[in-house]
Amino acid sequence: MNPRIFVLNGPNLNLLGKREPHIYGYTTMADVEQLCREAASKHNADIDFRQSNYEGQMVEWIHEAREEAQAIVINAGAYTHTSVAIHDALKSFNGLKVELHISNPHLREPFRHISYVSSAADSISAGLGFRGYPLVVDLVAKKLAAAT
Ligand code: CA2
Repeated sequence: MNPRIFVLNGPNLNLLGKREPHIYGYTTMADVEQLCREAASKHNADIDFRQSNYEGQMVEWIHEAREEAQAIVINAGAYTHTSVAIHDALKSFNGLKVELHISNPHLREPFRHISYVSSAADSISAGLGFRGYPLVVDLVAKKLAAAT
């Protein structure tokens, strides 16, 4: 069976490509999903790409990943800076975990400089724009392929 990567996206990321293009660009979440699928398929990995505006839903998906996935790529959106629940859920996942941000939060408001995700993640990607997603998926899928 192919390795499976959960790509989880948090609040307001459904607006990607539709609002604030000066920060987030014009690419939509559907475009990003397609790029992730293409990157994963090169290494025979499967992608489960999801977005929610609800913290509890994200926690549930991380729990689901414990049974269903070998890696999580997570852009927790604003919950990055607030959610102990997402931190704790990620700690319970034993596979590979990558925190991802489209922008570089450290170049933005001080409240974005704290991340509850970083200390539960193996790696962090930030400030690469939407292209960070396929780059990270490529690396993660390659790593999973090498491990099988
Ligand atoms: O840079 C990132 O990827 C963020 O995780 C995006 C979050 C923000 O709260 C984090 O600090 C950094 C916000 C996502 C909101 O996305 C929007 C996209 C288009 C229009 C409005 C919001």
